[in-house]
Amino acid sequence: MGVPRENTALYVFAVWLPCGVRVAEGGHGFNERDTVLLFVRVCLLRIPGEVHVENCIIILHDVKEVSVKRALVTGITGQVGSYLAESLLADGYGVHGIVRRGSTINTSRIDHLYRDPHDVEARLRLHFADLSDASSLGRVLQEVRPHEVYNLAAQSHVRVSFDVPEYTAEVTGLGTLRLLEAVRASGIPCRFYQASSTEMFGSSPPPQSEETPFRPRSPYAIAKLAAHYFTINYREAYEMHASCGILGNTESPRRGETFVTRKITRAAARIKLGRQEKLHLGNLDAERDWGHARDYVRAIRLIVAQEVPGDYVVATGVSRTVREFCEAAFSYHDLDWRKYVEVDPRYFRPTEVDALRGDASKARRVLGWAPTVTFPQLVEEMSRADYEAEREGLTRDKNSS
Ligand code: NDP
Ligand code: GDR
Repeated sequence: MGVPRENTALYVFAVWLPCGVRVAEGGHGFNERDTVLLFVRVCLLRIPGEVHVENCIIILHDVKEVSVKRALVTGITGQVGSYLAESLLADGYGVHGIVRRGSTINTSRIDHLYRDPHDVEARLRLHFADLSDASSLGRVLQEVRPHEVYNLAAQSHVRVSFDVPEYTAEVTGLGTLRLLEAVRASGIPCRFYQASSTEMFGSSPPPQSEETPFRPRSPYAIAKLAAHYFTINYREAYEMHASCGILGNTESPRRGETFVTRKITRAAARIKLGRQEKLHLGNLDAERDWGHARDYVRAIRLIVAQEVPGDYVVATGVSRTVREFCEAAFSYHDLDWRKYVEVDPRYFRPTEVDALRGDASKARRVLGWAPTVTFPQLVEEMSRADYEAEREGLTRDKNSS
């Protein structure tokens, strides 16, 4: 299925009152209902020139054809969703994100992108919906009629999935099926991206490629695997342009604070500033292939841009242990990690994934993709960001006390 490019007219115009006051120009200033109505009537004519409508003179300078693509992103408030929204907006997309209602506002990762929806130039729109509510997904799809759908929403914490296995299967697994089915039922010819994970490889030894058998080791990984195969099945059964990115551990300063990298960089900064004494961790021997979210979003965009849908491992091909991450993060602050890190079995997992290291040869070959951020650069960026945020917090606390 191809992606239709929507041609939208961009009107370059000015609206003047008879008294000589200019009330609107070039797409700005449409808060007045009457002005909008006048604008619509004039634009229907689509002929540049001067038009008198009721009490206004509207000068239509030009009509340009512009193409605006719309993307629907679930999980837009999450780490990867925020970078993806930035990337799509930078390319001129209209970006529509699904958010779920919470008792506190959780849009901090995308606040810098958000504009008042009354602003006609606002290209980021948020819609209340939930992956556990099929009707809400169908409604948003009909409202947005997207060209591309990115399914990033999930209960994404592996350790937590052992505590809430049923919920994880419900949202991370069945939620994907609900979204796929809503897309299919809508008949909207959009491209679909599924956020699959190298966690699905589980106990299969590294390096892991698209050919490696899946041996999942957690409710999260099993739910992701179901979502992965639902996506492949919809591609094969309904010829949907549906692709999966099998991403390795995706990190950045916006990483959730309970994932091990961010837990470490945040604690190291707090220890440096005297705000925390110890850091309690679980398995220090686990090996992970940590890459930067911005690099991985580039891969996601390339996957969706392919004419032929498919599945791709996206990873750096380099793995380190949790211990090595600690060493690098504490070294950034000239601290010896061994003085501060203590192992607490509470953070062990009932079944652990010992080693992940992705083989992204297919992504390199077909997409021309390669990561740009190295492990030391990633640790440095996350460490610096956490130190600056903690230092600001400290200053604020002191000033308010
Ligand atoms: P995050 O945990 O940061 O974000 C998850 C997002 O899903 C949040 O926006 C969250 O909303 C949303 N969400 C959770 N439950 C629901 C629900 N029931 N309905 C609608 N939205 C929901 O994850 P990341 O950004 O790090 O990862 C993005 C995706 O990629 C996830 O699917 C993850 O499993 C997958 N993935 C991640 C990797 C990684 O290392 N980060 C690697 C491979 C795959 P809210 O803000 O309200 O909680
Ligand atoms: P992971 O990431 O399980 O790989 O899933 P996480 O950062 O949670 O764990 C990585 C490794 O570190 C070990 N570990 C600890 N982990 C956490 N969270 N907290 C600790 O205190 C701790 N101590 C040691 C873990 O045992 C594990 O081996 C992430 C998620 O983003 C998934 O959504 C994604 O699919 C996979 O990466 C790829």
